[in-house]
Amino acid sequence: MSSPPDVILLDRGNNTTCSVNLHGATIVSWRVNNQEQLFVSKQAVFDGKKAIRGGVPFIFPQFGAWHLGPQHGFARTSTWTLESPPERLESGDVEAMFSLTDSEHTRSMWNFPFRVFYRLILREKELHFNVSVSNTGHESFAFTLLLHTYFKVPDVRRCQIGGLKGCTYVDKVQNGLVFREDRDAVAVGEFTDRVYQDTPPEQIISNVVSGRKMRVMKYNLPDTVVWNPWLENAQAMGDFGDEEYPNMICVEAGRVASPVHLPSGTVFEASQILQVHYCV
Ligand code: TA6
Repeated sequence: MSSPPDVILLDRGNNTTCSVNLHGATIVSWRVNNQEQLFVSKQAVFDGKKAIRGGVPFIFPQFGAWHLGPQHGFARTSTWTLESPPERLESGDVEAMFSLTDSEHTRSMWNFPFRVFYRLILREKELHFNVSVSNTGHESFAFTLLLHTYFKVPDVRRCQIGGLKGCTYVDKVQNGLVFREDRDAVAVGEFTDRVYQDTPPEQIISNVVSGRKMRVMKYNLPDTVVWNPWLENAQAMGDFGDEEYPNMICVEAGRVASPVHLPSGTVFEASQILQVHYCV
């Protein structure tokens, strides 16, 4: 399968692959046993002029609206560097490393020197995301960060998200009112846009592709965003088909409720593991 020049293919064999577009270091495909796990809109734009609608866009240095630059920050619309090409490890896993460094463009919005390293490891049924943010300047800076994962599902109305019970969440559909989640499993049957705070290190999403479960395991990414635009908002997006909303659910691991304050010369590290669960 020949990929466009800006798409990096991690191929583990056995029809297990991961494709990363250097535009935003956006993962645009993750196939396990040849089954696609991620949602990418049929109307997604790949010309570099805007963020790719789907897959796993990298949100940095700002989640949400930003007075200094584009919504969700500049990382997902920047061209990243392939730091280390895909390499097969002794374990049979395949890893690749990407990086984003401050530039004249980024400094025009956010005048701080930084270096982000993004290491992906493709296992048989797992995809590992390892992130480090280094403050390479002389003054402290603050940022928020999120992996904006779009999971592909047969019908979002049949999905349930476990692992959020007892967490407070900001409901952006209800003008930012704060609630406490009292359900063992969160269902999505309408326009949903919630920032769950201080969530446990593991969530499980039921009824993803092939009716399986997806485990989301996180380190140092305490918040979980749950989003589905539903029809009314899908119709308002030019890069999202009106009929596509039932086939996706965003469950996004991040540090967004409160910013990371990173002193000069220090490093922030975080990781996420997505695992396709074959047990019933
Ligand atoms: O992650 C959920 C969210 O913050 C929603 O509020 C919605 O704006 C979504 O991100 C998509 O944002 P985008 O800028 O990619 O259209």
